[in-house]
Amino acid sequence: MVGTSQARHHVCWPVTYESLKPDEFMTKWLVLGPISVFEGQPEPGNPDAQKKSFDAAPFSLEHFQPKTVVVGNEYTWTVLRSESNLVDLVGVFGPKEYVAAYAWAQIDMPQEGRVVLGVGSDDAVKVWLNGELVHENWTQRAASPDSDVVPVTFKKGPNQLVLKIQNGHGDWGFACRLMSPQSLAKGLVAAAGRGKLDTVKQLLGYGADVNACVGPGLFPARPKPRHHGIPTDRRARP
Ligand SMILES: [Ca+2]
Repeated sequence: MVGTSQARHHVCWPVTYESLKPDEFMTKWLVLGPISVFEGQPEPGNPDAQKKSFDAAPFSLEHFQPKTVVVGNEYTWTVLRSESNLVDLVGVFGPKEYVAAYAWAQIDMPQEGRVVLGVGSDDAVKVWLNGELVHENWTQRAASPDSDVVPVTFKKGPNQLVLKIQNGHGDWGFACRLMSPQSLAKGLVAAAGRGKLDTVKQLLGYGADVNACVGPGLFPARPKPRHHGIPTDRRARP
């Protein structure tokens, strides 16, 4: 389930973040939609047509234009400020089936840096950074934080981050944030607990540190410090 309370204002200027705070969800976006998946398609309901629409990137995703034409229809980007961490697109556009929306944010980075984004979506999602496709997941699922982990490299200065979120039925929304080392470690522990070895390998490859703080009740695998060959927990105390 996703949140329901959204505020939307009609303006024509990009949303800009001054850097990103680790683990803080991105709750302000420019959004565009709803775009019918079957617009221009001869066979509504065709699963292949859904995927074909998902695969399409029908306009520039690097240079923002306040008004954008998609499959012959003109759309205007509007500012969305979500009151919940999960952005509820049903709250923005109403209940819709077989539709897509785009979400756009500019992020000004003080320096170049490689980071990991945590992305959740209901349903399928694609992510572009500075016009380059950096992630896609053709899936049907509920939106949950950090379902997908996406390594990206931000350049110094303004960066253009764009998400496409395509819905089949029911709920429709997304969540996106920059993951901290602690969040990556939590994801690593959770994936290991569920036996998801591919995710474990992926997270380790993205720099997740099993020795990072992972919360109460979980103990990272640090070697015990030793003193003169005697474990510290057995040393005589004065
Ligand atoms: Ca859905």
